[in-house]
Amino acid sequence: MNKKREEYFELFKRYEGNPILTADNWPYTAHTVFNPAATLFNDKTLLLVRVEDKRGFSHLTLVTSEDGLSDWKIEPIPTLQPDPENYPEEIWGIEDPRITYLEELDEWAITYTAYSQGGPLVSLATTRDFKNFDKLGPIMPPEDKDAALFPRRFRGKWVLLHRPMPSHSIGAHIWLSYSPDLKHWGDHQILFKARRGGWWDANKIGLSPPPLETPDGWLILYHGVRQTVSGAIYRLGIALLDLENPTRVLRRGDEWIFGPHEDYEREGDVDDVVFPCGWVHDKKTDQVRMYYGGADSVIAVATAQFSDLLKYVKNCPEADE
Ligand code: BMA
Repeated sequence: MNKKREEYFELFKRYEGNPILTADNWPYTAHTVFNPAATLFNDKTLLLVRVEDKRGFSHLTLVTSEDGLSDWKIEPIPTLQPDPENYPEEIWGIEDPRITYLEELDEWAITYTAYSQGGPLVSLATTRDFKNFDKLGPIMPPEDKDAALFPRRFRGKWVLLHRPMPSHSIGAHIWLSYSPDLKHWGDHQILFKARRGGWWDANKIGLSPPPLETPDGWLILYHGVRQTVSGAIYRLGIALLDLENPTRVLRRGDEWIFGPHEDYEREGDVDDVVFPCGWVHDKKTDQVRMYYGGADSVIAVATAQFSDLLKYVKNCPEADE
């Protein structure tokens, strides 16, 4: 472990057994495993892992663990595969899933990136058992990714956070859209923007895991991408949205709270990337476990106390409108 580590402010503490999953653990040939979605299912922690094969295409495979840290059981075959015959937008694979439990429908919604010939777009699938999946197809056109649903409707509408990429370089921001039926989306609006200039989250940001409900609002963890002469650095920041009106940003941290530091985050297929697509709030321990890809190559976990996260975000500056 790097000595400088102590100097770091650490809201999330890395698990000492990191990385928890690598391609070497896989029961079939895989190039890399990273950017997993996470949820609690049947009292277990379930991850839907992005597995990249040696063509460069990704699919999703389920792994489970009793304690969410160790003894992971990996499904022997892929769980959710690209199906370009029926879903042509999945031609170059499916990536970076986020899972949200939809209370009203008693089912899990999986938003993921489909890598289409027109660029990455947002697709949606639902499941009740993580064995059978209904693909609903694309819900946002390219380029768009980093999407997750809120677990319930607001004033009768479902709400999606996502990150379209405009072709003009005015920045890639987090957007919010509404739907009456999960299929047709509208009332698109910017939720909050990438900053400009020297900020760690200048020019390009995106939602990381789905919003996490707290008594004081929706906790948002997002990634900011800093461009440097030696490449991009993916780090994480935090924000809080109003509980009843998620278009209202109450707080937004100035500083990043987690970034590449350990070797498995600094070196891999893409250096200097931490990329969580899932976190779970374990109510028994009141801990939040964040599951993330390290350097687009392996999977790691870091934990924070839920109460510390909330205290931290409530002390962040009020967000500019
Ligand atoms: C983003 C996504 C992630 C990836 C990250 C760093 O745009 O494509 O899947 O982890 O870049 O390469």
